[in-house]
Amino acid sequence: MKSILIALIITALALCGHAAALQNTKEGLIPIPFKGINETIYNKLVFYAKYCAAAYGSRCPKPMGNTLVEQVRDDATGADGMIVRDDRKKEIVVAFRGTSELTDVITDILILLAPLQSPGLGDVGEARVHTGFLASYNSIASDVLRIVEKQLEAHPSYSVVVTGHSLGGALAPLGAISIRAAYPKVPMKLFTYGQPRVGNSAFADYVEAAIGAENIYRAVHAWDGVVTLPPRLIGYEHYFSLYDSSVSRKGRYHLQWQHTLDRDQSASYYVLRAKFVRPQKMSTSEAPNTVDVVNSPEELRTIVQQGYDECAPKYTTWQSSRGIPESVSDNLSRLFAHLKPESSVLELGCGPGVPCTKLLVENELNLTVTAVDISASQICHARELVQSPRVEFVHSDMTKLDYPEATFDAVVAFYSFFHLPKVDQGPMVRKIAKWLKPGGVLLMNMKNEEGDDIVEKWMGVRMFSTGLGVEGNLKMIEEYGEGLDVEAKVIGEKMGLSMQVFFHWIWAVKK
Ligand SMILES: *[C@@H]1O[C@H](CO)[C@@H](O)[C@H](O)[C@H]1NC(C)=O
Ligand SMILES: *[C@@H]1O[C@H](CO)[C@@H](O)[C@H](O)[C@H]1NC(C)=O
Ligand SMILES: CC(=O)N[C@H]1CO[C@H](CO)[C@@H](O)[C@@H]1O
Repeated sequence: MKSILIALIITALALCGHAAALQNTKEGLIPIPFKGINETIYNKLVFYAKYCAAAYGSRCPKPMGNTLVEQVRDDATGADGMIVRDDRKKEIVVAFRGTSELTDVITDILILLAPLQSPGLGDVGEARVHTGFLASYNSIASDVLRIVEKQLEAHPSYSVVVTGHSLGGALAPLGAISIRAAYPKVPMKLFTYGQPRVGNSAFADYVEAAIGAENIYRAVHAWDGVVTLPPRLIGYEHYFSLYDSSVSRKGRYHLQWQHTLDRDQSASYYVLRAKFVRPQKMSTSEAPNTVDVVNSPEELRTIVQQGYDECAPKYTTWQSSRGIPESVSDNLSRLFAHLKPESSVLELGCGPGVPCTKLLVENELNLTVTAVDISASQICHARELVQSPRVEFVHSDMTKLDYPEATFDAVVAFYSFFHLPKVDQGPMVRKIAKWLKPGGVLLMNMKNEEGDDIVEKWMGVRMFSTGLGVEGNLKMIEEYGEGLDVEAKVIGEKMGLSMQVFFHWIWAVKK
């Protein structure tokens, strides 16, 4: 029943999209052929949209889990971009940031078309572009070219992807053609989202010829007015995109696009429009939610690190907005009651620093906190969210840490210990027991169930966790936690409206 309803809604949406497509082609209602796109393209569009979202966020060292090479910006023109290296895909990505005042930018006096002149460009014929966009791109053009050049020299086999949303989408083709002029042979793709028109039809010709229609992905939202600006009436023209090739470039096709580019969420807002089909959900046999874990411990650590790097913006938002679970606040209160002022606390797996690191640091006991996380992006968010001279953030795999005996009054690990591969758990507890001062406390929660889990879409990323089971946890702590006096309890915690998850809470005092 539900699926029939969904099908009806999708059909209705499709029809609306089709009608819109008809309306929007001015020269005699040319119908835009209704053609879906496949999952490969869908995934690409979603993937690069995430870069655009990341370009809006705070600049953390690992956008999408990759290496942020450099950020370039010019405050006077508002141009802002980042160059990221993806060593897995072997790509240099140049992502331009948008602006909330886009309509002002498009429509002010700089709307006049200026001759296209930009570093590295030779003869561009009659191409003319928006004066404001050009000035904006040109203010950072030489930096962008310099950085891309350096990356391509070091990584000659890599390709280049230029992307941007909104104003960022207007700068992207300008960036793409100047990089293309400098590197005629480097494979290149251009992905833009909700971009306004950038130049005249000679400019559109130039972009199409330089980048190649098959390498251009211009995604627009059916109701997004920005993409209809500046108007064609005053000489502006969109270049066409891959899906448009069967119709004149004057006819746009539509992709559903969420207007406020909502970080990682954006992907889920793609629904079927005129030429866009949401990929079929894979059957459960093809896409198991959890799979048997056959990975090596090293691979499991990498899954955790990359996952937390990639989901950092989304995870931070979630952690900042969700309330503190009762189990955490109760057990923290107990810890605060136990500790003397100015005690030293080690937090393993601090994530973005909220809520737990912040609670530790802001407690009136004036605790000194060393907060550790395996993900550089999480640490980056934490440094922004928790600023205090009494906290030190450390980017490290917790199992690689080393401290002298009796260093800390407490070691805490909230929702992090279960990300350690099983083989790491015992040795970790042995280290913790050594680092605790006599009378010091280990407070952490573990999984209450036994078994490895790899979830494919936790916070939009692949994530690993594991547990030894309640008995197994206690046995492990007994075996490795020399001198620890253990108290433990399984506590349920509400997730969302109706779901309850259980954790095995450990309170252990060093004798
Ligand atoms: C998806 O569509 C594109 C463009 O039509 C095509 O080049 C590509 O081969 C298709 N991929 C698959 C897996 O069908
Ligand atoms: C914590 O530090 C503040 C400021 O230095 C001080 O006023 C306060 O007394 C300290 N609290 C404790 C419990 O030591
Ligand atoms: C191990 C431990 O002390 N756990 C406590 C954590 O807080 C809950 C209340 O939410 C107590 O019931 C547990 O005893």
